[in-house]
Amino acid sequence: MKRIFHYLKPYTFLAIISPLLMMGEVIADLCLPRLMTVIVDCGIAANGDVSSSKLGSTVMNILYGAGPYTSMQVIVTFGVLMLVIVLIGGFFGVSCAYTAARASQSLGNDLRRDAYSRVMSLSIEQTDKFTTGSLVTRMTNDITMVVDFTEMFLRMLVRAPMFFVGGLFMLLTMNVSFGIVMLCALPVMAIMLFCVLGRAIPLYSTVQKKLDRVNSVVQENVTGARVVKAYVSEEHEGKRFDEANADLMDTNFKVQKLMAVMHPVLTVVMNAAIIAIIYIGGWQLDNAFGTGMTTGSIMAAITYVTQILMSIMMVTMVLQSVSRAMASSKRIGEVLDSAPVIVSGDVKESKDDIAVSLKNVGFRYPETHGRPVLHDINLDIKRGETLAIIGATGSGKTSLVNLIPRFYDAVEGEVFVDGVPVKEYDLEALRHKISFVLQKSELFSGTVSDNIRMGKDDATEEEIQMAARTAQAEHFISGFSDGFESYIAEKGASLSGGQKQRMSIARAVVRKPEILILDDSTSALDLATEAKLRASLESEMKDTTVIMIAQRIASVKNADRIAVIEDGTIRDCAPHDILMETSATYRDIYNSQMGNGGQANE
Ligand code: DGT
Ligand code: MG
Repeated sequence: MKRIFHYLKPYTFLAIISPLLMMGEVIADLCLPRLMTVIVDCGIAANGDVSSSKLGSTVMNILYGAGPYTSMQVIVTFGVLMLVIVLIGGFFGVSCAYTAARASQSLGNDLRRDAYSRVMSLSIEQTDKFTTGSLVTRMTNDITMVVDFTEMFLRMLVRAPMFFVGGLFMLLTMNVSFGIVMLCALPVMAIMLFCVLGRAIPLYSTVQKKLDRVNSVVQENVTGARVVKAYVSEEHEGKRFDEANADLMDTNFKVQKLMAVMHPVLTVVMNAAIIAIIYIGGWQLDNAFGTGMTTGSIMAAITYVTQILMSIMMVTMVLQSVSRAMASSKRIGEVLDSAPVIVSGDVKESKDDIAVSLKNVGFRYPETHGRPVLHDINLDIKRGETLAIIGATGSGKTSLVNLIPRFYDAVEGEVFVDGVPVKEYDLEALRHKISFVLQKSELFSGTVSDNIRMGKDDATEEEIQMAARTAQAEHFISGFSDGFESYIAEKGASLSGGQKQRMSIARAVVRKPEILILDDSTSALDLATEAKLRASLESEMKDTTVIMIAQRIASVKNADRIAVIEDGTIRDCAPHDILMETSATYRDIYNSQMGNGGQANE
């Protein structure tokens, strides 16, 4: 909660002015019943005789001099006065709503901006831990809760207490017995509020958790819609969604059941108080002269009772909102407080003959146990060299290259880029040196050029075309009706697997990186296209250090060196011909691919 107020700081002026404006509206509302009393008692009941009302005689005296006045004069005068006060109150009310909305929405905007930039700076392991669904809920629904609370808080901060205290004061000054009725009603309500809210508040954080779950399921199924359809698992996934949805409903229902008690009980208490006031007032009118009881004051008392009870309802609303906002702000706080595990260093520039070097590197994924994914990795890659990595699936190839741009940090040993430990690099500078083509191509909705330009913001048309040519993508792009300006659907859904891979490669080469990492990025290409791609990469990117993961011997054969990974470590590392002689693992892979008539593969 402290954090919310911290975020309200830049809008202190609005946050202060808003409750002050609300005071104007409340004062106006509190005045109205008093004026009404004069109209009823003096204008209607006493035919314009204002002597019984101090307020009536003072106002009439100032406006028209000494009486007598006609009943119409009193009614019209006080009627107009009420109208003016209503207008003034309305003006204050609107201004308060405006300033409160402005302050709370600006706060929401700032909070969303900070949460977003924090989410973007989180390391991959942290994002995985929060889960995407939960992060989305936190950024949207939770922030909305906080914004709603702030707005309500600013508006109710003075409204509820002022109505309460002001109404009680007005009642007591009009007639002590009215005030006593109210004081009897209050403890009943206090007990009920305590019981209901005490049980409802803890449920709010559960509600948000269940909402996370629903969001996660929806997100998974919408992104994986194709798989769901392919496996005709709509029913199973539907069931999973129904479960999460029903769970959310149950918890929400529990809260609402508790809340449902509140409104009727408050209404019953309010009506009982009104009946008591009418009864006491009526009795005093008939039997106890000299108490100053009039029809008008009974009417005014009823209005005040309603106002006081309304103020209590407002408080319950605020308390509900507080409890929700507390649960939500805690969740937002968790995001804002999670310091990125991967912290940027400050080295911006470095050059060395050894482009990438891994020394005694060991790695396991955070919070996993058992055998490490990588161990005892020693590898030096020279500037301009092409190093291929081959190995069985799950042997740790992707994990190894992930350490170079610091998607993860090595657990043991050290990774160097251009002679400097990656941990000492400015993250942006480090990642600018490297272009990474992920194993699973990720494209974004936008045009072909937009997607390639992600690699280099200020790339010219020529550079983009050149990159596409290098990546062997120009041919199919020019086949699109709008060429480079053709629109690509979300996640590249409108492209084939091989087209996506070549688009990703074009995006990587456009910036002419110092180090190019291709993680199984040609797996969907036919051998002829792959060969052309390799040749063009070789001629266009002579100075670039290329690290290329592949499954096929044909893809790695021409590399300067080939590292063979097995069980999380590098078994052998040498050119193809030498490996054929020295490495049993490599020969096994070779035979499995080239044997059985697989010669055609080459
Ligand atoms: P591939 O792409 O199928 O040819 O296999 P590799 O060689 O790229 O394998 P890799 O590095 O993705 O996975 C090595 C091991 O690490 C494997 O047992 C799965 C595990 N692993 C991979 N990614 C993650 C992750 O994000 N979190 C955890 N906890 N484990 C992971
Ligand atoms: Mg992999």
